[in-house]
Amino acid sequence: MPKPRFIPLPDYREYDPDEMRRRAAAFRADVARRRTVRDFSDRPVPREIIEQCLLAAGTAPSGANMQPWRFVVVADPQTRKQIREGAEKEELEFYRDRAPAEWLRALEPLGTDEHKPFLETAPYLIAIFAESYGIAPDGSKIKRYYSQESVGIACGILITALHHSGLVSLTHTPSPMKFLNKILDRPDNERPFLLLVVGYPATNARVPDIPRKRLEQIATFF
Ligand code: IYR
Repeated sequence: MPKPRFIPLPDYREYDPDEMRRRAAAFRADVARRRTVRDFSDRPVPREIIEQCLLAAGTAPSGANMQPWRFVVVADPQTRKQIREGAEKEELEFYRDRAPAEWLRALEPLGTDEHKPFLETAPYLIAIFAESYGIAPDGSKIKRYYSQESVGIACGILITALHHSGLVSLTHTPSPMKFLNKILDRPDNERPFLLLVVGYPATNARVPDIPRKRLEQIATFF
């Protein structure tokens, strides 16, 4: 076993409590402006912005630092068309046959249906995959730990980074998503986790009028 190597905590910044209050409130106000958007513009977005946001996502904590995420960025129109076709096929079955009535009722305020034009309108789709295991150079399997949790945290940072950059996103989860492995040529050890739609909002973009829970509804202090 190699001896673990430690370094002094780099770049930590402490703020005085007033500055902490100001920063916490300012951050909260800024992330509260984030809305999930389904009306996208086709305006192009510079690739460097996406790259920076992915590098931000890649700073997420992960089980045993395995960093079990894979981000597949799709700008190619032909591939986006294939993804739209795959997603709409699953979604049609979902809305028509598979979804229980209670689920459809829960989705009513969002106004969603099986039509997913944004998959071709938005300039980028980011398909996020979670590795269920890694593969060593000799082909043997390497265990991953808390893969789903780790990738979930990375996606949270990605969504926040995109918002911070001035873009909007949609967390889209066509179910099942296995068709993404085929279209995007990903191996079996990578499970599709989320399809993030990214770009500028359409000029007339509208979002559902839905509330967020209050602090007492989401937190308990002992
Ligand atoms: N995947 C479907 C249905 C859907 C499910 C949930 I949970 C949502 O929050 C929104 C939609 C779709 O994308 O339409």
